[in-house]
Amino acid sequence: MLKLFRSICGTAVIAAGMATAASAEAVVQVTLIGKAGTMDFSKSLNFGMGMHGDMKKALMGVNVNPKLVPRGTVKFNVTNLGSALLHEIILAEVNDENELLAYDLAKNMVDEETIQTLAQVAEIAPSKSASFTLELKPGKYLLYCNYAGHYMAGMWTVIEVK
Ligand SMILES: [Cu+2]
Repeated sequence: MLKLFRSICGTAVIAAGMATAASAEAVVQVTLIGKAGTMDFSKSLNFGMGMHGDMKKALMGVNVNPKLVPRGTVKFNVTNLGSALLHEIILAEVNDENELLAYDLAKNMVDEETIQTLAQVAEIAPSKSASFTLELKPGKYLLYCNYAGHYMAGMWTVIEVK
């Protein structure tokens, strides 16, 4: 009976320790992907948010793990896994993943003035990493690259904070 009691106590202590660590800071691993090959950025590729393109055919992408994090302090570790191109990462508030963003077709870029940008890291070179940390309240957040043509090539994803 004493042995059983001890093992239950041990489990409780470990669980409490994990809960403390999780609430202190959530960490999201972000990878920027560019498929090899030539891309024509002079026109929009229509893989943007809310456009319901077949994202498996997208030439670029942002992968995140996890896609759902608790409210509070969130750290983003961003790595450019592409082999050739510079990328940036922008975190912005959105309503949901079906929202159509205002797009400047002449510049082939999202009109950044129309959405609330919360954080940005410019110029992440191939195989390089960057990170940023901020407080997030519950909601949906877009992570995207706004170099000309990249957003419409599929370089975005949406995470949820609960
Ligand atoms: Cu990019």
